[in-house]
Amino acid sequence: MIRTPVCDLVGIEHPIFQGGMAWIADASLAGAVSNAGGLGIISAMNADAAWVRDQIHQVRAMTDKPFGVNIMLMSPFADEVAAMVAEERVPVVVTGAGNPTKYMKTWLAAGVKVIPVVASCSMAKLVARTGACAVIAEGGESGGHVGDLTTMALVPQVVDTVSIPVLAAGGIADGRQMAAALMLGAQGVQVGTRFLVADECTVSEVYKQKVIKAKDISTIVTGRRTGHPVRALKTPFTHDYAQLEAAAQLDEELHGHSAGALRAAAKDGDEERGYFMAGQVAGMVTKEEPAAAIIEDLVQGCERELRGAMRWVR
Ligand code: TUI
Repeated sequence: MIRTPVCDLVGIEHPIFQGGMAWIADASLAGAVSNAGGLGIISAMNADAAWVRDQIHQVRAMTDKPFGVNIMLMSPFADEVAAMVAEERVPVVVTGAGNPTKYMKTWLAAGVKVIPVVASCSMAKLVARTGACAVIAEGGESGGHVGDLTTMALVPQVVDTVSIPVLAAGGIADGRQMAAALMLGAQGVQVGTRFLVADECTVSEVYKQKVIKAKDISTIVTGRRTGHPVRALKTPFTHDYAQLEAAAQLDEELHGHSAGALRAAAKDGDEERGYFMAGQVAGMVTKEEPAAAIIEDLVQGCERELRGAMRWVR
């Protein structure tokens, strides 16, 4: 058993959040993770408020346990989803890919706990000042939209910057990495890529098999030139994208190239056009299993590592 103040803060058994993976983290996965004692998170991605509300109702039908909604702040529907989650009084909102301060008052007034993903100390400080109850410090090892710093460098610096609890994200797929995150001062972890292959995750089987077959150097970051760097598995799509980028094509052209590509990967398993976002730990993810088994393995592995951590100390 690993218990930290974050468990009491959000009412969960194990300090493990499931990443709000766009087009992937729906009610099926979120409900399963929450039922297993972690914090399941629905991704609002680029969906409208009606779709996200329906997912919330589905999770509520699956479990009485706390869950979260991840709001991707670059979404064209961010405003309407932000208002809806307050109305629904969801237990936790996690934000990503931007600055959530304009929504904070509404969420706090509705009793929603706000836990932003940050990629820098300055953003951590800002959200702590405006009412966040914890932050998720996400290193560039993660899949999807990435910041510049690694988890190893970012987490302790964020821990030293804010007095609210910090969770670590990016590069965490097993108990060793969870233990390391706790050693960096984090009170919990957010795990994405490993939950992508959970039995309850409804992503295309092609996507799951690509993650399972991946090795250490199977991911690449594209989009640095557009200001939206994204880590994904290397595919014909990222190969073309990287070439366009290297040839300094116009940004609109690059954007046109990626439209719909994430949906093509997640829903259709389209190997040619798909954008298969995944973290650098994809090479460690080797099998499909229930979300509860993933949580159990993380917790037991973490406990084993922490218990053995004194072996070099004289
Ligand atoms: O948001 C993510 N990861 C994502 S969002 C996403 S959806 C997407 N689809 C297609 C193209 C691009 C994105 C896929 N993956 N992670 C959380 C995260 N947030 N990582 C980094 C940040 C972040 C970055 C800058 C948070 C705050 C921030 O502040 C910038 C500012 O406004 O100063």
